[in-house]
Amino acid sequence: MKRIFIFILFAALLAGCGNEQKKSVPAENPIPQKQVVIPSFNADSAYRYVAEQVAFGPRVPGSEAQQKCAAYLAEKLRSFGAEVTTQEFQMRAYNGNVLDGINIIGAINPEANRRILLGAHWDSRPYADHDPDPENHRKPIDGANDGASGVGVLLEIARAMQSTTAEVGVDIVFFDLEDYGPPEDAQNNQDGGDHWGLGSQYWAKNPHVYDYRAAYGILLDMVGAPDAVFPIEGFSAYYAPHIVRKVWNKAQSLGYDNYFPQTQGTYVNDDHLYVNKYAGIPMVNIIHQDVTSSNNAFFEYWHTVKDNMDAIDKATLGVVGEVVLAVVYD
Ligand code: AHN
Ligand code: ZN
Repeated sequence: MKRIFIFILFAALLAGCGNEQKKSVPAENPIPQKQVVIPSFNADSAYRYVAEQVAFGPRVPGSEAQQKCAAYLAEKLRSFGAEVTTQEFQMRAYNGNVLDGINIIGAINPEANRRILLGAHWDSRPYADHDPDPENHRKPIDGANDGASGVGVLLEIARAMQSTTAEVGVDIVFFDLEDYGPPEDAQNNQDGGDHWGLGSQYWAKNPHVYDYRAAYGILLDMVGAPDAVFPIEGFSAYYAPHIVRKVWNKAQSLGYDNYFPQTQGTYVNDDHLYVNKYAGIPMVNIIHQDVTSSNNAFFEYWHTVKDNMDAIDKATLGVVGEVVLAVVYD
């Protein structure tokens, strides 16, 4: 009886306090947190965008596939509400040939001041110069992983971002003519010239908008192989250590440290190098490196005719897409 009485008294006291408490700020009120809803990344959809690029055939300069795929990429970005700029340009290749290139830029949330640059190359290599069969050394490759995978992930990011407006603006750049470097068995293939990343060299010196600025950038290259590993690439650590920390720590917090080991990779002459050097935008490269691989420390089928859809794993596309989206919405 006594216990029941105490209970009722206690309950009444609590009820009495109820209104009181709503008026005053309780001492232990948590600091309000911004609630960010990160759009979900659909790996099936990313996979489809990779397959659709590959279906055009090798996207090498001067080909019909190049024209058709450029139109496809611009149309895709537009359909996701991005403001699209196509940048046609010419660059001289290692062999003296003048190549026609097309960079494609999609601006999401174009009026936002703070911007993030996301990039990938969309061309595919004209030479399978690392194929075990020398007969294939002058054949163009599908570039399902080397090229199309990064683009597929970024297209899916553009699609997914329609569901929640980000605080930042995002510019997605698809660079052309990344992979027209000299074949391994060509003469003077080590002449020290800047023969890779021709499209990013052009864009970094001639951005699509005057005085273009971005807080930072993330490049994706070869992000579709099964069990891919993305150790910290050398130029990324040199030019953009704070962005490396942001991205690799986010991956770790999402439980993906097996894909994103915090170990030192090698230096790769890739599109981010020119964005860092010429545009002054700190940009990191998420690139599959495998120091145990016999193939130049890249993925097994790098610059071989086996870099086709069979070499693509949805799970890897999904991990990379999820990490990049989480960084953007953070
Ligand atoms: C070099 O091998 C010097 N650069 C490689 C950049 C690359 C090629 N990324 C994809 N394909
Ligand atoms: Zn390549």
